Amino acid sequence: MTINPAIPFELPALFEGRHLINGAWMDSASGETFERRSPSHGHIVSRSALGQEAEAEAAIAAARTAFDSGVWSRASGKERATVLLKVADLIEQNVDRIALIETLESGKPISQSKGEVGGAADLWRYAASLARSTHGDSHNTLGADMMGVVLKEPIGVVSIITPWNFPFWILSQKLPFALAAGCTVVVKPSEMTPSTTLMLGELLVEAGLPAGVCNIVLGYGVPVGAVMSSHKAVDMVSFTGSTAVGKTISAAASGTLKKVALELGGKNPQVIFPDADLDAAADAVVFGVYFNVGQCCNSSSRIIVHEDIAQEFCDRVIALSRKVKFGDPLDPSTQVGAIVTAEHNAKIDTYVKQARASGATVALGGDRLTVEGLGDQFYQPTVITDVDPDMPIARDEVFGPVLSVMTFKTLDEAVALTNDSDYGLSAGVWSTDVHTCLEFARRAETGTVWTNTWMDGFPEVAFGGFKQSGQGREIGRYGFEEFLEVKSVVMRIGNTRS
Ligand code: TXE
Repeated sequence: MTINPAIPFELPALFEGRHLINGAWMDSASGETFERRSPSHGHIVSRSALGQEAEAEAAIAAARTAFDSGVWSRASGKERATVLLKVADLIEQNVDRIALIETLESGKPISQSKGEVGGAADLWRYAASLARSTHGDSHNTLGADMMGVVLKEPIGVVSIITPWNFPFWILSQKLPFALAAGCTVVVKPSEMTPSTTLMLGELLVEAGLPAGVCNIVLGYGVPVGAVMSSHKAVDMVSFTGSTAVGKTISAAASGTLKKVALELGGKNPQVIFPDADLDAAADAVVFGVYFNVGQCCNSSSRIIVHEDIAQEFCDRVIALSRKVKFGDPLDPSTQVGAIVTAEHNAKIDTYVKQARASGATVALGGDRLTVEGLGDQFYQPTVITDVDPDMPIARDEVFGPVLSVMTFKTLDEAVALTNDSDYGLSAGVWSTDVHTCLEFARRAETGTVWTNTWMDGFPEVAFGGFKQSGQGREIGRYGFEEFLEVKSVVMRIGNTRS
């Protein structure tokens, strides 16, 4: 493991965040604010207006009025696509500025922030293409004098509630698709990473999105997110975050039976068969567990490796883990940055200590880390072997740079271990035998299966989870369709009198 020295950098000015409601940037009625301190550099990055019920309700009212006016919901696909494409261009022109704030608020390496922000532009472009190809179907075999047309219409006002781990990317998995469908929205970013959502809001205004179509309210889950989940004027909630909060939102939304789309946690395994390309698999495992310091719903936090190659494979993973560049998130060569909060770092450490006390072996790392000049919100790359499938470290979403290793003898056993989870977000299989890969893929109870790769994603390919990893899908045509209602128009043709 290499620790980079803190690199000198010039602090950007304090980011002062305001709500965006009906096209105007505004403070809270109470005048209250909250601050976000950089987890790696210790200074205050942003000061944001602290929203309450009143701000959430004002934003919902603005979105409702905008939707009902038809300014966006009845705009042509071409008009919507033009705005979305302009946003994509603006994102690309502002990558460096946005990525710097993303890194300072989240603690993630600057190279990953740039990848996240720059890559999101493609989601906006893809969504623009969907805006121009929204269609249902038609039925002309209902009888000589009958015809049916099934239309797709925007669902209405959508609440979008996002977490802190990929603030810009996760918003871009939802917002352009909702806008492409013709919906109007209220967005609440995580209280830990509010600012890049506001920067995107500035770009939406610059791109010409009409006032009230996208509103942004800052503040905590309660009360702001809670109002957004239960309000009668909201037609759908799209949420990414913890499974616990997902269940709360689902319950809050049930009062008005609004649609709920949830992208929640995961406990994702990569399964390694003896005939796999072990170098490639070890690379993917190391990337999969340390990317975003493991604070990723798709983190490959479980490795299920065939017992014949378990020792050899672990040795490779540990050797690669030692080479991971760890340290100052602002250093362009850093691969692993800071943990989002001190409380979350303590939670990761508790899982590791508990596993050790229950008989698991900490083969690498296993402790918090203080990096000189950057503080103590870091965690060592950690590999834990001799993990029993019933241990909390094998079942819970740890959300840190911690790998649990288990072994199997047969494909049946590998499938059983994969599916022995409340979660079902993603899984990976490594084998040079296509039959092994396909059989595993068909039997895994997960929304995504990667074969001989990990975490490759494309705007065209749907993403989401089975079981308690969520409901509904994001991105791709399936994700787009979540924001559309289906209306059947049944017509009698010709003489309506018998
Ligand atoms: O998420 P929360 P947290 C998992 C991960 C992590 C754990 C906790 O395991 O350790 O969740 O993270 C808003 N009504 N994931 O506490 O609380 C909140 O303000 C409406 C997985 O940060 O779920 C924020 O905007 N909204 C994950 C958002 O919900 C509420 C990403 C997420 O916060 C609310 C992040 C309420 N009652 C964490 N309470 C993934 N799937 O990638 C909170 N919020």
